[in-house]
Order: sequence, then structure tokens, then C-alpha cells
Amino acid sequence: MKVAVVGATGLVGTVMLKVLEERNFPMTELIPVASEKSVGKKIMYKGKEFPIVSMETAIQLRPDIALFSAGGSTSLESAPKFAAVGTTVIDNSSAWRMDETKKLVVPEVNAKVLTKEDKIIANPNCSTIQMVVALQPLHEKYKIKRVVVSTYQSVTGTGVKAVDQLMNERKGIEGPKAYPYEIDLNVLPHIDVFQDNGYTKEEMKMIKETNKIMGDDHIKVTATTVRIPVMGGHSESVNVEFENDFDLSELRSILENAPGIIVVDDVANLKYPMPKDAHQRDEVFVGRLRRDESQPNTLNMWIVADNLRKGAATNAVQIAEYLVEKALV
Ligand code: 11C
Repeated sequence: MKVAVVGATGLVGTVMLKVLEERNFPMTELIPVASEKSVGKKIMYKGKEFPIVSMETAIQLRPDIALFSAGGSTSLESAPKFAAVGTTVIDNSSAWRMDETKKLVVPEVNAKVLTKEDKIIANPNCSTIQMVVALQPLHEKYKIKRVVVSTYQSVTGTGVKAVDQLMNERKGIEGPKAYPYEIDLNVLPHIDVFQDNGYTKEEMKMIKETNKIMGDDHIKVTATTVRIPVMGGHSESVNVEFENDFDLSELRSILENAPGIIVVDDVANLKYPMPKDAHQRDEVFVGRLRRDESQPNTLNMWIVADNLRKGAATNAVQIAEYLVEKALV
């Protein structure tokens, strides 16, 4: 496989390269792509140097797969150009996610929807990915009616500027601000821009993307997304109402046996998922499993994942792995 990584110097692009290397992705050629100011610089992959090239050069090289993490407008402009030369694009931006002609994929949930004809495939939002990985096996068994989610999201979801803001504030240094308020020792109930309905765009992504990935518009979702001064991953408190009742130990064993999930739920020994433990890991961690005693057939759980890995880079690489395995590229 000839693989282009578009946005190779960014936060997610860097992790994409790391994940490709760690998982020994079958690659004959790596084509790192970044903005004009980085062209000619080198990146390291498997101990070798690779020169960063421009978008135009990369398109001429006709890669088999292009992993994009370069923002929505770059993707809208350049993904179709790659698709036109036969490249399959896996795009981490929100540009194509709700396009009815494009698939939105989390391999553990809906990889089967992919075909050879899919030339632009959308990678979902990080907070959606980790939630649907945990919801899908439960939906298959108990049928979900409604989900109420509140998130506790890492500053890495915003990008380098936000990480710098947090670190600068911690050291008492003035610097550029990614957020309208201080983030250290604070909590912002505000991720991405506010919409006319009072929700943020991040909240609406969680609602719409969940229905599309799970292929079920009947699942009702409501979300409150919150930024906290944390780095290792996103956490979510998720309340799930099922149509059918469940046995808690059976439900736990369904999650334990589901792909991509590690259950960490031993409160007697103070074991529960935390971003510090999920950091640099590819799995989704689930814990605090307990009945919601305020109404029937309802569960409370806590879900944590590294938002740059399963929430972005790892999910994109897993889609690429599936395409290779099923000979869809
Ligand atoms: C955040 N979820 O944590 C966002 C970052 O649509 O891919 C990812 C935005 C996206 O701020």
C-alpha cells in the first residue's frame, strides 16, 4: 500500500504515523503531506527519514490510501482530488460526516457498510467514537431507547494551542488563548460553536453521528459537552435507557467480550477508567456500571478513551486495515 498522511505534522497526524508504525501497517511507500511551510522538512517513520511533500505532489503520486487530518476546508477541497485519481480517503474532519453519500465508520460498529466504491470515508468525532463502541453491543442485546451523555474532554481535542494555553496558565506564563476563559482550574461547558438551538456543535455531532453510525434514527440522544483541564483522553458519563431489561452481570460480560473494549470496574478496589490510564492506548475503557435506580431498564456507565488514538488516529488506521483485509482498496 502507498499511504499518504495529510496533515502529517499536526497533533492527530503525528499520532497517525505512530499508530501506523506500531501496528506495522502494510506499506510500500509513505507520503507525508503538510502545508507549504513544512514541504521539504523530514519526518521519521520506522527509523527512516521521509520528506514532506505538497498536496499536489501527493495527488500525482496516486496513493492507495490517504489518511486526512488537515481540517474541514482542506478536506473539502482536496479529498475529491485524491478520490479522482483512485485514492481512498479516510478523513478525520467533520466535512463529510453527515453527507448522505459518505459512510461514517467505527470498525467495531459498522465496518460492514464499506465497499470498494467508497472513495471518501468519514472518521467520526472523538467523543462519538468512544461512546458508540460501548453502546453497540448493548444495543444489539437490549435495544437502546435513549442516551443522556455528559462529557469531560481533554484539551488535546482542541489542538496544540489549547495544550499550550493549559501549560502556560499552569506555569503563570502569558500566551495565546485557545479558549475564551482560563482552562486551568476551570471547566468550560462549551465545545465548538453554539448553534441556534442552544446546543454546541460538538453536542450536535454526538447526537447526529451516533444515529448515523449505529444505523438507527430511533435512538434518542442528548448531550452536554464539557472541556476540562486534562490531557490523556476524553471521559463520558452515559445514562442509557433500554427497551428490554438487563441483568447487570450479563451486561458486564457482553462488554467484556465486545471488540475494542476493556472493562475496568472494581469499585471495591477503587478501579475505574481514567484518562491517565487510557492515554496512549487504543481501546475504549468502560466502568462504573450500575443500574439507574430512578427508572426501569436504565444503566449508568463511565467511558474513557484516548481522543487522539481511538478518537481519531487509531480509528482511521483501523478503517484502513479493514479495507486492506477485505481487499476494498
Ligand atoms: C474536541 N471533539 O475534543 C473535538 C475535537 O469534529 O473531529 C474533534 C473535532 C472533530 O474538541
